[in-house]
Amino acid sequence: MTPDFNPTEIERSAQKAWAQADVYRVTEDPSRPKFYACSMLPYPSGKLHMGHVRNYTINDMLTRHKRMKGFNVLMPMGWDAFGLPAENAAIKHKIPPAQWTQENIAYMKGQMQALGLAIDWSREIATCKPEYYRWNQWLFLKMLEAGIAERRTQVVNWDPVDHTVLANEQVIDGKGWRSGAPVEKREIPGYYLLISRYAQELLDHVQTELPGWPERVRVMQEHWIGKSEGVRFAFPHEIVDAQGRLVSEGRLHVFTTRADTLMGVTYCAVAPEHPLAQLAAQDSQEVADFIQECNTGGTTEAQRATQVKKGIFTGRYVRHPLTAEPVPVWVGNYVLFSYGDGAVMGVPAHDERDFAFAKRYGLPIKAVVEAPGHAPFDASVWHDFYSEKTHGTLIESGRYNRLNLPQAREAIASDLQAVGLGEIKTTWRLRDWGISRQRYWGTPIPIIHCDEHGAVPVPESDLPVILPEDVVPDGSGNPLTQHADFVHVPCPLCGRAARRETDTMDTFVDSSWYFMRYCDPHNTQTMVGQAAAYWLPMDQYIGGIEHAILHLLYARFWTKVMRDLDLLKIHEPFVHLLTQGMVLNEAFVRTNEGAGKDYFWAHDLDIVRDEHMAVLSATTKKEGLPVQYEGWTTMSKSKNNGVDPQTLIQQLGADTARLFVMFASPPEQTLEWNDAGVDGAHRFLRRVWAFAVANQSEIAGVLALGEGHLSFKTSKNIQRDFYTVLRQINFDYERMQFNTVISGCMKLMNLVEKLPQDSHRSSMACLGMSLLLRVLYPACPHMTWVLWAELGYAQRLGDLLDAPWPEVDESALVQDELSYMLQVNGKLRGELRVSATAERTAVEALALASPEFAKFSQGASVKKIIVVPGRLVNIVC
Ligand code: ANZ
Repeated sequence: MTPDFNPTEIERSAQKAWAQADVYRVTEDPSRPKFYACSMLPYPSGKLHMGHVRNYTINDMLTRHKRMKGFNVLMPMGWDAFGLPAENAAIKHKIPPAQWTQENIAYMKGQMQALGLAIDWSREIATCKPEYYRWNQWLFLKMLEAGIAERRTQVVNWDPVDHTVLANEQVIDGKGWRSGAPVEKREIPGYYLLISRYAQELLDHVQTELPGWPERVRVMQEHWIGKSEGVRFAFPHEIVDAQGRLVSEGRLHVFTTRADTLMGVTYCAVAPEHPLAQLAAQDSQEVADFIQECNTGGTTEAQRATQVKKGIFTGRYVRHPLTAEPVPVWVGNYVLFSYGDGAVMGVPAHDERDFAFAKRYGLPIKAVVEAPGHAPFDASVWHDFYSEKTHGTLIESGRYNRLNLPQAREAIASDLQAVGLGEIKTTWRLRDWGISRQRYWGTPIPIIHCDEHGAVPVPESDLPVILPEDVVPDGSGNPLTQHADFVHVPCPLCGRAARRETDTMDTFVDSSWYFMRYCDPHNTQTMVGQAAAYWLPMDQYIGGIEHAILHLLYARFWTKVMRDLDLLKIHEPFVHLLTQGMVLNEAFVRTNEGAGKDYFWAHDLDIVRDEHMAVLSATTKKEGLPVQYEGWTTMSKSKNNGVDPQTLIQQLGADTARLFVMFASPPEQTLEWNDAGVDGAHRFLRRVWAFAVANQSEIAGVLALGEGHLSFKTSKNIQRDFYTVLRQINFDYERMQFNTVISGCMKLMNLVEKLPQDSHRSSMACLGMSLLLRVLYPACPHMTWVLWAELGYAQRLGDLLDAPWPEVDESALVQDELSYMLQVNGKLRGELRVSATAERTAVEALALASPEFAKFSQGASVKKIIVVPGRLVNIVC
């Protein structure tokens, strides 16, 4: 043991020893309880940032603790290696995405190893490897067979200059990110996974199977699935030509959750893609121009929801289904084509969006609900109580007047039903999952197109369909379409010339099941082998809040599909979920101080869609949590992550970096970077080292005596202090409150440093260090592991990795003596030490015999004695 604390040397030697002995390799062992903890797999973007360090250290602390508690732990790691950034880098640097990806993986793996993470690297996965993605292809074919996947047409963003399909995030202000050309919408065929079939089960299980998830994430999942119970009904209409002659009769269907407000309808609005809008565009250039404007703007739900509400009158009317009054039809940019029927009934008095729309275009506003306890309706300004859904009575609604809202909904729904125009209906927000991407760096979709046989699945024996890796995309479309060897293949059915599908799968497919593959990563026979039954479901999943919706929902769906295909026996993949808070650097914290905002950490920006953020903002708003999301990507890239983990590790060591990120705040909360805190963490480790050096021979001496497993019969008070702190530490380990675990370690250190210089000092130092090294080890494994061995504990209790976790010695917590405040006539006069088992009469006797009583009572006779057990004696005289 060197007198000086030298983290670089310590860490290097510890890591070398661990690697040589392969200490983190794990195998299934049915005789032991298992614990599977996993961090969301990183995108190999180049290098780790502090968010990664935090995420993996949480995981590492958890698994090291569980291992000492006797669990068989699995902590794997892998790479979400397909995706757009690799293609962008390829375009920029003119290197194949495969090469860029491999280089990044190698570098980041080195960084993880330098952090000393207890990862079983024998299970490493990269999703861009054929041995992994073949199973994406295999399961996709099984889903096709089972009718859970199907081919449909889909609307995509088309860049007319680059001749390529763009992802939503590549469309900036309605223009292609590279060409700057206005983006067009195109309909092309693609493959869909029918997640909507699982909507009810996904929703039910949020409530019944996920008590170990944060409430906020459960709410987001529910909101995204979006079950909405309402009424679907129709406004009948006749279409007349310029001469007023009837052209056709039709029905404009809408979905509403507020049938009770039907008498307050003053207009209808349809989405720009709606057939009625298209029809109007044929006669009116203005309408056509408006639709064109909507098409070039953002088309995601998030963009639609936040933009200014605009519209145009179609010149046509429909009839009110119950009064037959004419109702004008508008095209509205806030109406979503993909939700409900792509059309709404406009009730400006009771819906905030409709209110804004009606105000903008001077449409009538008719109040039909009187909210109890509120001022009368005032159409000049919107008040939230106008949209009150449960309490209120109908007014201005003819025969429905004075009904309460649920009664009115029921009465109006049944009247609509009676006239054959409506029905009660459940609508879901959840859309089927379109997985076709017209780009290169992803899993090839295993389909061959034959002129005669259509879209033919690749036979299982021909899997995997290997993605050629010798390709450098140039940004103009999918290079696979130009790759003759890849494209030209015979039809599996007739052998005639056919074309291979060149679309690849959405990378969310890769991340939907990688954690299952870790259980049995090298199995060439099946997608998930027997080992999955041992490890799954995962006990603890750790990742960023930005994945609270899509990734987690897709993984849940994928699990249910695999269950239905008899590949798994579980319903849900993740028992506990921890969403770690983001890391902010000092400058960022300063600029935003006092803003009271809640920022989200974005760690894999490429797979973040603005849809995530729309829901995040909607849900958090609902829960009253403020959230900033505009411009958040730039923010997280440029302003956060200021501190480079690599530099920190080189300068102060991995143990310091780990200790700081664990100590600075609870795992789920924002961590504010603070250089003084980093230095403090480092100083603490130096103190531990210095104490060990100074007390090495004393501790070795105690251990040499061989007193049975460090159980000491001396210094009860000190032991009580040790175990009181240990009890708090153990409690906090169980609830993953790692910041207070670390403060507990600091308290232990203070106790050992302040041990009295008496004959028990050595044994108490020995006990104290044995506790401290074990509880600090999960956070700072290198230094503690070296000290554990050097001080001689390893010989007595085994290697620190598998040493028994220190449990609280309850008998040491029992107090022999209690301290009472002694009062005379209500004034504090002294202290009484009383045996903890003493009865009330004995306490009274001791008080009466005390010198303080003699002094302050001045001989007066005692009127009564008040005893508060364990606390106070008051003698009144
Ligand atoms: C009239 C109304 C009056 C509405 C009122 C609300 C309040 P959830 O609960 O999210 O399902 N809506 C229906 N289809 C739409 C579409 N394609 N695009 C945009 N909005 C659409 O929302 C259901 C409500 O969203 C429906 O109820 C409809 O507006 C609107 F005081 O109908 B409501």
